[in-house]
Amino acid sequence: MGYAQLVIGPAGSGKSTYCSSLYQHCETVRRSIHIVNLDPAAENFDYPVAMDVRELISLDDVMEELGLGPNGGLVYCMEHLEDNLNDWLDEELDNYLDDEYLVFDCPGQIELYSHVPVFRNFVEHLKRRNFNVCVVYLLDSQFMVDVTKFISGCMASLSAMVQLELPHVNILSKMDLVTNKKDLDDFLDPEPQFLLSALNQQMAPKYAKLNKALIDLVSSYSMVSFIPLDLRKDKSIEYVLGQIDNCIQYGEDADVKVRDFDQEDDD
Ligand SMILES: Nc1nc2c(ncn2[C@@H]2O[C@H](COP(=O)(O)OP(=O)(O)OP(=O)(O)O)[C@@H](O)[C@H]2O)c(=O)[nH]1
Ligand SMILES: [Mg+2]
Repeated sequence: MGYAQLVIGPAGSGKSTYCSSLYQHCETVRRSIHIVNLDPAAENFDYPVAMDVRELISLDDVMEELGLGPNGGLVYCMEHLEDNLNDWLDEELDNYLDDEYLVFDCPGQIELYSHVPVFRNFVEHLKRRNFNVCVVYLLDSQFMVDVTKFISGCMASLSAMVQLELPHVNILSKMDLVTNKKDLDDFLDPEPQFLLSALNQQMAPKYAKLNKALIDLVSSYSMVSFIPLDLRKDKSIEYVLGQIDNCIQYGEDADVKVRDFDQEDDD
């Protein structure tokens, strides 16, 4: 049994930084994880890249060779990945054991999760390969001080959740930038009634019915719950990782993998 986190979220929400901090944390606690880059447009990394999808296709190459712009180029990359990503993973996994813990650093275009089947197919493939997979959805804490941005962030997360049909952990990233933590309390695990009245206050009366429908939808999936993450604090990373591990049942098997650092030092 393998374990996998699919780290997704809007552009710039902190996915790659999260992956890097998670890697460092796991190094410190001597836990084995591998970070996989799934972003054909990625430029540089703060973590050792165990597998890099740019070896299969990179946005730079596509733009140069086909004369496409960045958006058209990315669509081309995704179409290419649709046909080739699963085979690529199979080849890469040959170098790993069956019980590895993989963290996939994904691209930031959220429409990739809701409009294009590539990630859905990829997830199915991971499951067939006996991986327990969960989505880690990152939302920038700066979205949370405004109820309309919060709802739009929730809807994007919800759409990925419905599309991917995986256990789902919502994370509020960049907590170090939040100066007044009290402002956030209302949003971390919000009451539907609070959200509705906040929305109604901000928007013209003609939207009242729409607001009610949106809040009903979000609360019926009971997914409007976010875990704050402050990367400066080890305890915060540890807590988030614990929640995710729970979701994918990591640690429930007796033979949890621990990296043999002493062995590596000797090599
Ligand atoms: N203050 C602060 N900045 C952060 C944090 N996480 C990420 N950033 C900054 O936010 C910007 C985007 O971070 P990335 O980790 O590249 O975000 P991403 O989601 O991987 O971005 P894309 O791959 O382009 O979608 C960078 O300038 C980071 O330095 C954080 O926890 N705190
Ligand atoms: Mg990134």
